[in-house]
Amino acid sequence: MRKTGSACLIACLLSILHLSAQPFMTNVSGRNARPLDGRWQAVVDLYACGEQMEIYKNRTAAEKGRFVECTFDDGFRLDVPGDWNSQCPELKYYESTVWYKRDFDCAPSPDKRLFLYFGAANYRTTVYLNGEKLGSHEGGFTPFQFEIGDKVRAGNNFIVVGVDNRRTAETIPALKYDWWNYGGITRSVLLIETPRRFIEDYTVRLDPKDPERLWAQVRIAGGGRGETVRLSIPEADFSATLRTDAEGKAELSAPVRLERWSPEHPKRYTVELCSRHDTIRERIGFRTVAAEGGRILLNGKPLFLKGINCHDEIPQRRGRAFSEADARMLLGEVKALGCNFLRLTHYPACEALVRMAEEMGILLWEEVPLWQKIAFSDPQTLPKANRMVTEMIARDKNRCAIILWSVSNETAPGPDRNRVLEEMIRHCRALDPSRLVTSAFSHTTDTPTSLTLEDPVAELVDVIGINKYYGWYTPWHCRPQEFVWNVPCDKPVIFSEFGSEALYGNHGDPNDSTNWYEEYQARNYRDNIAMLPNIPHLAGTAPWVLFDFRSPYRMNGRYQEEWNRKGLVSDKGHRKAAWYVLKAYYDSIP
Ligand code: GCB
Repeated sequence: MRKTGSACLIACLLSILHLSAQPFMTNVSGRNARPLDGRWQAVVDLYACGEQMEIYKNRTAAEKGRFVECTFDDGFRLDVPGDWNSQCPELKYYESTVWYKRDFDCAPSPDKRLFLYFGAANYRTTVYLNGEKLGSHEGGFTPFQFEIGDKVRAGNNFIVVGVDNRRTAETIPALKYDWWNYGGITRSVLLIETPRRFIEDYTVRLDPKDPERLWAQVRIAGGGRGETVRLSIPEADFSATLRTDAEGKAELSAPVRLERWSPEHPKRYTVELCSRHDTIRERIGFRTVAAEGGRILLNGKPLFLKGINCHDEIPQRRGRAFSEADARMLLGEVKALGCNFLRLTHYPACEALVRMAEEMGILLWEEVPLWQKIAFSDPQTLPKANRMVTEMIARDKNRCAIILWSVSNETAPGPDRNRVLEEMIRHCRALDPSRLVTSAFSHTTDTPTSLTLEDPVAELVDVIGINKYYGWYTPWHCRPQEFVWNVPCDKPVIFSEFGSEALYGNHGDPNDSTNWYEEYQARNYRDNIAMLPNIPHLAGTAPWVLFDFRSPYRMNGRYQEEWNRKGLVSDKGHRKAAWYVLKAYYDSIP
């Protein structure tokens, strides 16, 4: 039968939907999970022909005279998790497809469900199980999963994963950005087993309408009306029962007495959810956050965010961060600097880092990778960006350390961009009314002695981030103490980026901005700090950046060699002179 145009379109959409990764479950670390990390077999596929050559079938030459060109046999191996760029010199600049394969044993049981979960893979990922396509996922920094219980077989199974990190004008981020385009399965892969009816999703927080109450929402997968879930916080003597509706969902608001989480007192409680078939526990902290009268209030009290920016990268190892040890290294430096706040730039960091920040009492700003030039007029951009928001919030919504969701960094105002960001802000608020929404702005109207922010999106966010590089990209034309900031909205402002470059160990004239001297960077920090009292409603600072980081953008062969040198700490872990300036400033703030 011939299909009409619209029938074809619907069929095509259905097949795309069917083959997209599914929404993932809450709190994978609290599940019965087997890591599939380790040395996976790999094939480097520069021309991206693997799919056409059916690499996912994992063929070997079975009979004489039948050769197979595209095979994993006796080949190359790569670590998972791990970016490929830092595992092999030939892959340092590689941008195309790599195929991964590994075997695993399985003993499927009819009363369990099985999921294959990826913490992240950059950028487009296609997953096959035993030669059959499970689906694909776009986006390099958020998790995705596939249910595989009806596809696994008892005994040996094999997974083939194609990861393609090519940048295009339509990817998010797009063609150019100031960090390394690490490709590969960059975060852990887990095989998760759950009961048939399991607690798939939950949100537990203080009720934004009344913080003396606990608010919770739960969904039981495979469940229906009338199931009960017991939510308890034994340390707080709290226990309540939720009853599901026809969709397996339940909601609760009940009075509770809980100590509040804060940077000084990062108190967390073990929260336990227990249904007839499933039990899950997680450490969760409780706090309120609000923007009022140009200030950020944490637990009702104004607070100044002593922050820093940081990429999810380990400079000493030259690679993506992914482990608890990585998180400890990065966050140890955040703490040493005297910070209570970290801006996770420019994409969701690995989950280990977010969880550890909460344990250490570090407040977080988390962002989706809409960096500078994004194809806002492309009709696919909004759904793609909103999916990234959904995935970021789904993973981290129970992390009280996160106070700000950021929808973008330094995008230029214009009708399409304004419309997309407006929709994204609405989407953020619909998913999570308990946090503040922000964006980092940089398009201002400048005179030699002032800046004015005129961006319609600034009216829509709760907190305004402003990135400006006075003394680096923009020379000073007046004394920093005299520079005027005009930010028309009555909203808290975070000076979300400032800084300049310095090569560690390179010393010279503090007035010379051209030679990457530590002394100039330190002086530039002093100048910017001198300007801070002029910023209306200043609620925090997050200079750029904690560590030197790798970036092909940085081509100065003498000082940069593909490193952005705005770090306060060098790629080898040495603190530069400016580090001490910022530390002294933060120590001076009560
Ligand atoms: C910025 C960007 C950041 C860059 C930084 C720089 O404005 O937001 O991603 O790395 O400047 O060093 O130029």
